[in-house]
Parts: sequence; C-alpha cells; structure tokens
Amino acid sequence: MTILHRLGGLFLCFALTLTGLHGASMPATFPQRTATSLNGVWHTIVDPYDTGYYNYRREPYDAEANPGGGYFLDRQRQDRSELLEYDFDRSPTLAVPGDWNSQSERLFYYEGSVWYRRRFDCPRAEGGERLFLHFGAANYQADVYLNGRKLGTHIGGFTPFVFEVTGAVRETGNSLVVRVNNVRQPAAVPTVNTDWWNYGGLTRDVRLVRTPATFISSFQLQLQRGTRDRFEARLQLDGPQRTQRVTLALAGTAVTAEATTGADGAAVLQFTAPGLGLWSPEQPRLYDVTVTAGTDRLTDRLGFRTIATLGADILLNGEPVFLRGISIHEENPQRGGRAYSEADARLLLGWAKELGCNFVRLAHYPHNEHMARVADELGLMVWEEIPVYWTIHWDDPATLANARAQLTDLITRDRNRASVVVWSVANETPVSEPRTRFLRTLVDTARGLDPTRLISAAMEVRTDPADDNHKIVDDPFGEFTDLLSFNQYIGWYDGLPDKLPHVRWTIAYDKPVFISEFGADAKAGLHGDRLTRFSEEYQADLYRQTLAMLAKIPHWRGASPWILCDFRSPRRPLPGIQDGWNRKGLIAPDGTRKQAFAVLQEFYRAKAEAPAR
Ligand code: GCB
Repeated sequence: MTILHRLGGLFLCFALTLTGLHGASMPATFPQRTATSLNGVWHTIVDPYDTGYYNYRREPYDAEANPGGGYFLDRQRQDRSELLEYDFDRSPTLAVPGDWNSQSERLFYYEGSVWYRRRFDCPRAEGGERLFLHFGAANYQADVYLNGRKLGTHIGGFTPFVFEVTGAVRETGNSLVVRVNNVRQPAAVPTVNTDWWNYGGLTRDVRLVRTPATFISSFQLQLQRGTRDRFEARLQLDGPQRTQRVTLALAGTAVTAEATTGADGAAVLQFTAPGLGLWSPEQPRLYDVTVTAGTDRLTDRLGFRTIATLGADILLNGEPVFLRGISIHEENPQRGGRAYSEADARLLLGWAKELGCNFVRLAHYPHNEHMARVADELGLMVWEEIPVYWTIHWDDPATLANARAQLTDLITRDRNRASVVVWSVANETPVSEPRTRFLRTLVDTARGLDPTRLISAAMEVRTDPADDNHKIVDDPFGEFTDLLSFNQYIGWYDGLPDKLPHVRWTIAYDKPVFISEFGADAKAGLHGDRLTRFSEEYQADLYRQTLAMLAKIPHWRGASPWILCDFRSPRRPLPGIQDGWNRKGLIAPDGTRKQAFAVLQEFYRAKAEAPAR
C-alpha cells in the first residue's frame, strides 16, 4: 500500500525534512476528492544557475551564514539595509497548470530551473482531518517547500505525487515554493534524446486535498478475470482507524456489498451482479460507484469490460475487435504547449472520434488523467505508456527504479478506467540482452499490479540483410507481451512508398499484430505529386499503400498511425516546412485536416462494418 508522508511527525525532526524526501505516490482516490485548487497565477524566478538553491545549501539552514536564505524561504526585505537579491512579489508570473515554454517567448527553449511561488490560506483542519498537497505532474524534477521547509523531491515529468502537510499548513499566508527543473539527463527516463518538446513547469493541476483522519486511499473495482458478472473490489484505508465497516453501491442498480477491513486497513469485496451492461466503444456504459468507510465517502464513475487475446485475436467482452487507432501526443496544437485540461482532452479525443477511431495510443509518457476519463465517456479504448524511449541506461538500477516508479504510479492512477486496455512499457528500444532484462522487469511490475490488461511495447522491425523487402519481427521481447506491436516507416525513412506493395513479412509470434506507428510528414497546404516529400499527396499515398500492405498480414488486428496532430519537436528544423514541428500529423495546428485524414477515415469506416479478422 501507499506509504504517505506524515509531515506532522517530520516537523519534529527538521533535519530529516532537509535530507530530500521523495514525493509519495498519489493515493488513487485523490482525483475524485473535492479539493482547494491552487491553480492560477504563480510568481516565478528563472534560475539557470540554481542560485536560489546552491548559494544557500548549507543545512540546517543558518540565517547568519546565509543572509536572505534560498529562494525557498520566500523572504521579504525586513529593513532597508537588508541584502536580499530576489523578490517573488515583484517577479513575473506564469499560469499553473501550464508549461513555461509556451507562456513566455524568452522561455521557449529554456531548460533549467524555475522557482514557482504561490501564497494561500487554508481553513483549520477539524476533527483530525488531514491535508495533502497534490501535484498532477511537474516536468522533470520538483523540489517542494512549504513555509520555508522542504517537503521533498519528486522525479519524473508525467506522474502525480503528494505530500502530507497536516500540521504544517497555517490558516493564513502559507508560502508554497516549488523549484522545477527540466534539464535532460542521460540516466533519466526519458533520456536526453526524444522527438518531442521538453516542456518544463508545473504542467498539471495543483490542489490541496482534505481527507478524514482515516480515509480510503485506494479503491479498485473490476470484473474478475474470465468472468462477466463476478466483481472484485479492493479497498485500502490509511489512518489510525484501520478496522472499519466499508460499503459499496452502484447507482441505478440493486448492487451493494460490504465488508470489514483487516488490521492492515485492507478489504476485498466480491459480489455477483448479473445483467450489468458492459463498457464498449459502441456503448460506453458507466456506473456511479459509491464507497464509504466511516466518515469517508467517495463516488467515481466506472465501466466494466474484459480484454484478452486468443491466438491472433484481441477479444473485447469476448468478441474479436480490430483496434482502429491513432497515436496522440499530449499537446494542444491550437493553443501551443502541453495539454492539461478536460477541454484539451475533449478536443483531441473528439478529433479521434471524427476519424472513426475506437482506440487511441497516448504516446510516449503518461498523459494527464482527464484523457482516460474522457475516453471512458466517449468510448475509446486507450493504450498508456511510460517514457522508456529509444536508448535508456539499461544497466543502471536507478534508471530501472525510476521507470518502475513511473509505471506503478500510472497504473495506480488509471486502473479503474475501463477505457485503458494496454499498458505499454517502452517505445523503439534497440534489441540487447540488458534491454530485454530491463523491460521484463517492467512487465512483471505491470502484471503484478494489474493482471487484467494487455501488456505491450512499441518494438522495431528488422530488415533481412539479403532482401530489403523482407521485414522480420523477431524481437525476443515479443515473447513477453500480449500484443505484438511494432513501429514501421517503410516509404518514409525506409525507401519510397512504391516499395510497399513488394514487402514480405516474417513474424515470429502467434499473437495479435498491432502497428503502433507508421506515417509521413506533410505540411498542410503543400501540394505536389505523390513523390514530393512533405506534400499532402505523398502522405495520403503512403497511407493508402501502407494500409493495403498491412491488410496482407494475417495476424493484423489494429494500428495507431503516427500521429493525430503535428507536434513541436526541436529535431525538426527544416525552414518553411517543419519550422520546429514534426509534420506527421493528420491535422495541422490550425485544425486543417490533411488529405491522409480522409484516407484513414474511409478505411476505418469500412473496418467498422467488417468483421474484426
Ligand atoms: C518514431 C518515434 C516517434 C517519432 C517518429 C518520427 O519512431 O517513436 O516518437 O516522432 O518516429 O516522426 O520519426
């Protein structure tokens, strides 16, 4: 279970708070709790040399030795002679949530530290209530300070984290300071080289969550494996009163269940509920589920379905399904910058629906949690992924621990979402023994946390050295995944589209084949013949020919072409065409649908009518 930091206790031991505790994983029930939003306008200091940190690092903090202290002290000048070289109140502001790159021209390419400061008041906690600071995500490292004292550090740019601050929050004038640093590092996850923008900042919601003294920290409800009417709920309490009666009810049905938690605060409730409508893209049935434990009461909206594979087939609720997908980056191309809101999720997933999708691949890192919730509602199956991308430090135990933590936090956050059907542990990782060992550990982690969903990773294809048209999929990691997924760019990075009709495949596994990427760049409005690179005609032709080629693979059960929208990437400098954008989108930043959009839409329309195999 999640071990939460008891800051009340920690404050008795200041030295401990200064050693740099790590942000705890978010209790899975936090998103649906009412909370005070700390979003809005934060004062910020851009600090490329980490002056606000290193100059004042001597610990424990000694005001004599460190006049003015670090920025985290958020000091105001006491008299006119005091030497103080920063002042949050007079510093520029940034909106939270939001990346800094898209909010300020001078921060567009910035990689380094930015200090954020927000003041807030907080009504007194009553009757043993507990308070937590909850961050949706901060890219990449966040050092968090409350009223001058360090709460801890969180590493990883796309997963939520919390700090318990019961007893540390004042009724008025709290100072919350966060140093966010987005410097890319070789041993990090992801590592230094990616094909996306390294947006920095407090990119998701910041909230102050209030819970009863003992609260439901995790709650999970799903169909038992292999059944369609037997359910299992797992519930965990956190707090002093671990043994409590807990109840569960599904609105609009007669279903109720109850149990008593054990001394460890855990309970498992099993019940049979025949006749509940299952969730599917065609009928995304959701139920309001309410759980109570003592004074704590939570409601969440959940759907139920099964997902499995059998030979080459993917079975949703026992029926073969073809995954009509599209890949998506977490970026709102119209506004520019990271997507973070429910409105952003509706925009992106609305486009996927218009394309005829029943599936989306959320590449290449955990997206904000609105995405899976909106997908639940719209009826889109979802592939979620962690940023184990290209070349990671496979032999570094700290890198593996980091990747496992990100995977664990993602699964813990989203395992109640019916829409999520695939956990992906990596993207395009070159084959090697240490790589396969690393990824197998991640598979074990995912299966241990959630044995009900499919596991995959976007793998690579090999070309037969004796025949350029002969493509081989025999990555040894394929043995450990449920879906055999791979990216292939024949016709873009590998020859011209004319090659596509001649391609032959050797695929080493009897598993559903999923093409996690294919595509071509096209600048919207640029026209030429079908061999003119970057023209809409080239991209549309590549889509037509690729779809025809894939149809010849007997085990083919779905695809998520690259990609829904053009997205920013510093690797794409071609003037007049790319200008810092990867142009493989089917939709341009201004919303224009390129020709290939209609090609895929037409294909998906026909697929939706046809049998899945
Ligand atoms: C890939 C990567 C993706 C890139 C894409 C491209 O294989 O997985 O992150 O953006 O190719 O456009 O080259």
